[in-house]
Amino acid sequence: MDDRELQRAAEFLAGASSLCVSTGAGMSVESGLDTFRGEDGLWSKVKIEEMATPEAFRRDPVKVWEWYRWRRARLASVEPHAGHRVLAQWESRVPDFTLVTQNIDGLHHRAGSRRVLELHGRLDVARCTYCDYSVQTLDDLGPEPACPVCMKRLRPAVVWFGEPLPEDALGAAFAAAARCDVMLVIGTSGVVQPAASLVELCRYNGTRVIEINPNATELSHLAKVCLRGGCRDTLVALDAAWQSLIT
Ligand code: BJW
Repeated sequence: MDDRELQRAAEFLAGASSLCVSTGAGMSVESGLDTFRGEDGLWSKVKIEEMATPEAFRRDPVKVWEWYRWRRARLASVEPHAGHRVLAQWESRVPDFTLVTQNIDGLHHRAGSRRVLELHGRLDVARCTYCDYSVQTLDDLGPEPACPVCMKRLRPAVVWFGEPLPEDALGAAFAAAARCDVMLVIGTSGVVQPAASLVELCRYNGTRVIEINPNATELSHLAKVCLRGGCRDTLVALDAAWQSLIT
């Protein structure tokens, strides 16, 4: 990692009164979860149209649940890392701090973040396809779980392709992206909409964008500083550099 770039990023953070952090699957890699794209990503092993659309679920719910049951079991065995904990601490350091995530793993909450805007739902929640029932658990719900209230089908409470994102979270995320002076984008390829547009907004209001990612992405051209490294060590180093500016 380039020390001068790290220092520049720390100076941006120290000068920010409104900070928006946006995280993607790369944030969870160092906890032991998979990304979606790239050589070993989830989409190299299963087809999106067979697993992550409402049509796929209607066609073959048992197959889709099988994949989610495997991912839920994996999630049950991982922990947040030091980078998640750094972001949780920043919540009380900046007057206006917003954490937006595309991740469905709940690791930010488990690391101590209190206010997290989750754009793509939660893997540890199942909800009824018919009534309002939902349940939060990582227990195995079986091959074809049914709603205990109305007996219709339960589904993973995640956002599949072609489905709308939760209105409240998305609205709050756009508002935060529009008013922040610094946006920190961590571990996302930036190809999925509307999440990627949050960063694109910064182009129009002079927000300073910092990217943490070992690889260049669709959003790198919008960043004033690109920190090329893994999220855990980079966040820990960035936190130390920022603290040295305020003490
Ligand atoms: C590291 C690292 C380390 C590695 N440290 N980093 C406009 C144009 C074109 C298409 C569309 C459009 N608007 C909407 C669409 C359609 C579609 C879309 O975006 N398609 C594009 C892919 C073309 N979007 C939708 O359908 C969305 N819905 C919607 O727009 O609805 C509109 C509507 C309105 C009203 C009524 C009806 C509809 C929904 C999108 C849902 C996405 N869902 C998924 C699956 C969630 C459930 C599950 O997990 O099973 O969400 S897809 C998947 O991608 C998942 C992720 O959250 C999302 C983003 O992935 P992410 O996080 O960026 O991961 P990767 O793998 O792509 O990247 C990882 C990065 O980490 C890489 O850059 C690595 O380098 C990096 N990395 N190691 C830091 N150690």
